[in-house]
Amino acid sequence: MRELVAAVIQLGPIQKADSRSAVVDRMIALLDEAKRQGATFAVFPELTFTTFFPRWYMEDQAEINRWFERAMPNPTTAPLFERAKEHGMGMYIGYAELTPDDRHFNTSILTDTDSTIIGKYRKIHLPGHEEYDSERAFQHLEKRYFEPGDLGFPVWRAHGGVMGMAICNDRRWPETYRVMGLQGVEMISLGYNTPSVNSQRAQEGPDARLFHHRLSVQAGAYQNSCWVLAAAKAGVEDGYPLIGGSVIVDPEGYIVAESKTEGDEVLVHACDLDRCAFGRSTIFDFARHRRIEHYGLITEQTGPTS
Ligand code: ING
Repeated sequence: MRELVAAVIQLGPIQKADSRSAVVDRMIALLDEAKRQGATFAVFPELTFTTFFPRWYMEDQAEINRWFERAMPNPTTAPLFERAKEHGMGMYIGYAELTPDDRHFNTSILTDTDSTIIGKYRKIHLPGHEEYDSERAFQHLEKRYFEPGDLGFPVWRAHGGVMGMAICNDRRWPETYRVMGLQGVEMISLGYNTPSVNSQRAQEGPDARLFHHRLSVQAGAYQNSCWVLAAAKAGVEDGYPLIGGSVIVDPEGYIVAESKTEGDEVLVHACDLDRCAFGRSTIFDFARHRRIEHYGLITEQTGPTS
């Protein structure tokens, strides 16, 4: 048995006016709780240091850049990395990355138990739109503020297993999980900020949003026989509600832990990474069952032919 005691750390709302240092203090308190419960790995949400700023239309690049981190760690976030190192805990952290050559990504990093950075992922599936859309109840401007990720879907040998990362909307696309599944991933960590209502379909509320969220991560875990750890930024940010539903999903697709609130909350579960083996040696033995000669359209075509 290769047991990894993992924590999914849900953050409640972060208001536009909240300081990053106040958020880091909350994150450290939650990391302490995860440590108390025996965790050696903790997953934080997407864009975990700030409010979900893509809901706000901005034109001035200097104003936009204020939501980004030019370095990670940096003086504001360093206390979190130091506490994790004291605890001997690895982390998944989502944040807005501004590179030295002025590129903007919705990014996550994976750290080791000494807080060194093992890997980086940049969000590939960017939902929403690029220009102000007056038809929408609220904006979702990820295509305006971020470039699509340019690092692919890598995996890393770390924490005693094969670790992968994704971010929010990525979890809705089966390709995300399968590309990592084909690399033998055993645990996929992802953070998300998901509005509780559909900005284009008012009748689609939190129940539907939670159903599609669970459906996506459970399917991804089951169909690739891996653990999926999903951490929400939840609750009402400046009047805009985000779903909770942080979960730990096992390699058979069962939810083994789920958040009960839309506030700061810690889920901890002892994940046996060896539980990935049965599915991938039987029903999802890719080498034995997949027929790639019939799958060409998946990478040859972006959209459907009419
Ligand atoms: N948020 C949402 C998500 O994919 C969304 C956007 C919600 C798209 C529901 C489609 C349906 O969970 C982010 N940040 O990707």
